Amino acid sequence: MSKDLLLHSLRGLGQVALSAHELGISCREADIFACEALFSTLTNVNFDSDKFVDYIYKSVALREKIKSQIQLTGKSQQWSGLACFTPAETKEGLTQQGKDAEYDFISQSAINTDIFSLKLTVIYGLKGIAAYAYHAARLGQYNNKVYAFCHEALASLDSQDKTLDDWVAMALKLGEINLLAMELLDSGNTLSYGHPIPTAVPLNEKQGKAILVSGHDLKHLEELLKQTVGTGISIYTHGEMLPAHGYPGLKQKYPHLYGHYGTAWQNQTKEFPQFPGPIVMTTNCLMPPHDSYKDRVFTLGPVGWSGLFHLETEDFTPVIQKAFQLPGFAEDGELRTVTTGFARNAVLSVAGEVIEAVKQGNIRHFFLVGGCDGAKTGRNYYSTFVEKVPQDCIVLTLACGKFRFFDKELGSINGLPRLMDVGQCNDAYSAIQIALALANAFNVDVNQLPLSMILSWYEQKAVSILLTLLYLGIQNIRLGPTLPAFISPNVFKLLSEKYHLMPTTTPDADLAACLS
Ligand code: FS2
Repeated sequence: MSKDLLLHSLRGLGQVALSAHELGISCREADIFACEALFSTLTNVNFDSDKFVDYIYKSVALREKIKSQIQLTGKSQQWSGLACFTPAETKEGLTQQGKDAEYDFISQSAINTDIFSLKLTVIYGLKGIAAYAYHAARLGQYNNKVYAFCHEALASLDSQDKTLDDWVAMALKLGEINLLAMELLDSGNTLSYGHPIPTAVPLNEKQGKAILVSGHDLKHLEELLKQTVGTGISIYTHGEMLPAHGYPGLKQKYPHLYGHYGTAWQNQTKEFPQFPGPIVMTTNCLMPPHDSYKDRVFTLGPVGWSGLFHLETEDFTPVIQKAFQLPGFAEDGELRTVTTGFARNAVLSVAGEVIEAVKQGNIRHFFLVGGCDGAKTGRNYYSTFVEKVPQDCIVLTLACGKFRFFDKELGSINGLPRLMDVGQCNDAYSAIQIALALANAFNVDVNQLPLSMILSWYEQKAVSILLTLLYLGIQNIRLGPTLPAFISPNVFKLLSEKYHLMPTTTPDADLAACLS
């Protein structure tokens, strides 16, 4: 219930912060805070109810601070509703307020199923934008347009006057703003660490002390790398952190960033017990930790689980001490590697060869097979699909869904690997830029490229990315393994008529349709 109450409270902060933005009053602290707090409500990020309570009180304190700033300008405003929300003083009171807030929101919104569906789409998409904007801000990249939209969208959830068309427009605007947020993060990553380059990453262990880093936050990884220089400790990536090896400012600068351990997030409860060192969760996806390893998991930033060690700052001393207490790997494993780092700069640096290979008929089609992984059996679709992709086609991939096939040997075409890892889900911007640049080079609309997008969704960043693709007018996206339950039949009909968005079916049928 605390998550619902936090959202309720952020909607009030949004009303006041939006006014500040409109009046040209800077409220950067509230902007970044709103992104962090929204990010904490994203799937598999934070499970610690005390943290949500802190965020609720802080959101109200910041809201009142901005009201005072507005008042100082002489443009005093009357506030009502959520902009005046007062949180209860006890946990029981907050729980009841959370239940009431959720009941009110659902009962007001559910009168119209399709508007409710779009409101939920906007809420989930906002969480995705917030995640990107939060990461970007940590790397010194800010954009008031992004923050003002987040406040506007949060504030507008209260509106009873908006029509279905208004909510469709809001969802597409969200896609537009998400593109800005992803661009901001791309700038943060590439300005800080350089453009990724194709890099072979060991999948085997190296004898000695070890620390495992999961999640998406490259800056946390960088800080840990700095603090472990000369200690003899090897740093391993897990899950969505794999593409970190492609950045020269990380891998080349810090050779003790050794290799990658494990696969996608849903396998962590099997993989973490086997890792002989501490584990740092910089972001999602955190699963309920098991007793066998919970004493060596450390969380940071918006991530949390009651009872785990939460690092309040980027001082990694407790993690390093833990690494020295734990055994580490007894011996070197047999060398096995996987290659990452095919982000936009790397792929577009060989655009000439790619275009030539397409013109000569050596490359027939590109598939972008990307998105989230999950535990459901239907997700085998994606590995089967990639196995069945014909030899004259190239597979671009990103996000944690790739762990179902990331180590497959698919060979190459004219020296170009048939399987290219563009990066994290946070690097969807890079994949979009590759598609747009190829369309430009071929002088065609992006929908006329020999390119099909086969996407998997699980959490809310995928919702914001999908809305960006729709905002860009990209058609014929196949989405699976099931359609989001919050998309009503009418909203899906609208999306399928306008954008030909469709559910995945079977690998054979979808491949045949894409290549026809
Ligand atoms: Fe995967 Fe989980 Fe990347 Fe998502 S590691 S499903 O929240 O962020 O993609």
